[in-house]
Amino acid sequence: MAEWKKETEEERNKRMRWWREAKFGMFIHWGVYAVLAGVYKGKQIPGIGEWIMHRARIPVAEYKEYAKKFNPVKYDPEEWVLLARWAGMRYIVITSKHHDGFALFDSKVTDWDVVDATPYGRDLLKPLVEAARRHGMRIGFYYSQAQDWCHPGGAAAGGHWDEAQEGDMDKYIEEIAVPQVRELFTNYGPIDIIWWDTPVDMTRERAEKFLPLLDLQPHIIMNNRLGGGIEGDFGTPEQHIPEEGIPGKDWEVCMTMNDTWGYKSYDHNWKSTETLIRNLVDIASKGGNYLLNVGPTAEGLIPEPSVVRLREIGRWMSVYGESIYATTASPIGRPPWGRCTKKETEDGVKLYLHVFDWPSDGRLVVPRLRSKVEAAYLLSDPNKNYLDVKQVEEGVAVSVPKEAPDPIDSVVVLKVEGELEVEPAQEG
Ligand code: FHN
Repeated sequence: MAEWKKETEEERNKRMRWWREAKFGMFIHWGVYAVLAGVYKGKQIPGIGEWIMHRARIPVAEYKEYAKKFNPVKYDPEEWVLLARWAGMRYIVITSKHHDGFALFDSKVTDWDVVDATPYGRDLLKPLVEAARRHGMRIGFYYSQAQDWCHPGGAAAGGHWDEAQEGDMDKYIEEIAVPQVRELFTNYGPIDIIWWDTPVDMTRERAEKFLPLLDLQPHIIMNNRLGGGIEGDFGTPEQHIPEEGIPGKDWEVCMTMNDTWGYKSYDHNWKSTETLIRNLVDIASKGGNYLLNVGPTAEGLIPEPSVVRLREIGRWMSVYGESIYATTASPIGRPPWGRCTKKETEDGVKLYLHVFDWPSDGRLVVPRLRSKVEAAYLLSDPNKNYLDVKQVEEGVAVSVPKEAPDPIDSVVVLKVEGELEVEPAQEG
């Protein structure tokens, strides 16, 4: 049972169901920092792009000037949602306000928002939420509740460098953060996720100020970064995949495609499509979700290298999505040739064997599996032609074609007969 919400285990499972099945989402880090794109006064500032104000110690008034150049006339929320959908993503989480305090929505409690401070002058969240709904995409808001470098009292947590930041954190929470979260929970219809961040200095008392607001969104799912010891619904390993997953918990790995969340013009250190697909598979095989980031430009474009990768992931997902969605962790650990995901359906258990290293001798050995196999076939085979299967000493051996159907990850489906029986893992 989630401790922040009064509900039964059954109610919680019902609330979490779509999220557990979705497996793959898009994170969007977008704000005024995209104008700087990693460069301040002609100098490339090291570190993640959305932290440029902090890293370069840019005074508040000076940073706010950059909003005048934030004019995302090329922003096409429909296109973003369709791209995410094509990639096989089932939800989007966007930074409604990051640590620079700039709101991507029309906030009545500050002028430091897209409507009042930029030439664009329109709420950016509303059309994204609408496009998401049109296309059956779940939508969530990231909100930096404890760190805000442009409002007095909000920089307490992250250190401050400008008099304009001085103030009382409690007052900041009461007058800016809480009212803004109320706006987010009131003005956009049903919101699926609230993604808190950096709960530095968030005492229990401070965190509890946000809890009553959650009643405005009875189905909302929240991460574990509100602070004050409130666990939330899911864990958030960042930029790494836990070796063994987080057994018994819901969790989501958030990760960048290059080395920054917010746009940086010169960060070209892109992960390959192979890495991204294998990460998704690795995470699913350990029972987690993957929230993969894009950092759009100040004009409103998702960088081309991200688009290319998302399209390639989508090509793979269009064939192999079944082996990801609504699956749970591998019952056979990490086999030597790749990963395994599992699905329980009304007509029995299916194992999806994700083969990264295709056996050149055409013999794929599934360790520890003691159940009988009713059917085995390649997921990419539209005819589902049966492959030969033998019980062997190590487990089960499947005869596969000599050539891998997919160079990144080919999937063999095993339909298990009756109950799933697996030998315990060997120690060491
Ligand atoms: O400081 C932020 C960072 O900018 C980024 O938003 C990530 C995403 O998880 N969260 C914080 C660091 O943990």
